[in-house]
Amino acid sequence: MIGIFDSGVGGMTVARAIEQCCPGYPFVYLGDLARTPYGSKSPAMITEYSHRNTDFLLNQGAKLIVIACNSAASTASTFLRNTYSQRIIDVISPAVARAVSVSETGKIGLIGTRATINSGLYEQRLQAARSDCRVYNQACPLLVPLVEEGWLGRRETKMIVKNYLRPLRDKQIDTLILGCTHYPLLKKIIVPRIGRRVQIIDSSVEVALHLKALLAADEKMRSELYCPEQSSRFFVSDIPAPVHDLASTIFGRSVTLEKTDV
Ligand code: DGN
Repeated sequence: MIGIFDSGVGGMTVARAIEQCCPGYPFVYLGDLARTPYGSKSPAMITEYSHRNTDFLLNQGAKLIVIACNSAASTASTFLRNTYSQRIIDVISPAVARAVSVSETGKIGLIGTRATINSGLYEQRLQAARSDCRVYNQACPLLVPLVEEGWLGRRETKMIVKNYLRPLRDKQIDTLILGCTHYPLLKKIIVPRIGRRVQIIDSSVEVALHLKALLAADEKMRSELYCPEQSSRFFVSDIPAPVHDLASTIFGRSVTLEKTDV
């Protein structure tokens, strides 16, 4: 099984992308909805939650972990890699690799939670991958709660997105990284507000493509994880009202959520 965790429903956009890119590879998903949002928590707290989430997924039989949360990946990925022998994949590196390869001008915008932006990890990796790139960051702390509330197409959400994107528009970026796994759910309102010529890099899709490439190159990993007869499972540490609807919106079908303590 592939283990996938996020602070809430955002990581389901990663799980969905993995389901589409890697059919036959079941996953166990954990959304830590009791403690969401991670994006405004301290690094110590995010690391502690990520540790518990990883333990939970390994106990469920996961053989590889996908950190489907940019906030956790930017804060706790080094800790998790130093703590566990299992392979840990994070959403950041694949998005960085894609952004530097598609950007023509090197002017790259990044939107994410405060934890992700404050960690500086995207910026570091972007600059390491391409020294001429200029990174323009924008923390968007209101977007995760709006998504978790299911306010995906509301006028208020559109106004807030427009406000957050304005400074990036002024910088004339040619590429925008959606550095939060909740944001693909807002793509339809982000695209016209940042400008249709800006290339959108979706960290959820990029990590799924990265996993697909890893599987193609590694027979041992394939034989450990391939199990088409096994169904994927979804665990959450709390079940707030809108979560079922959001999960169905993401997967295009009804999803059974199992409540667990982590
Ligand atoms: N989905 C998470 C991320 O990619 O950063 C953010 C969720 C949160 O806890 N704020």
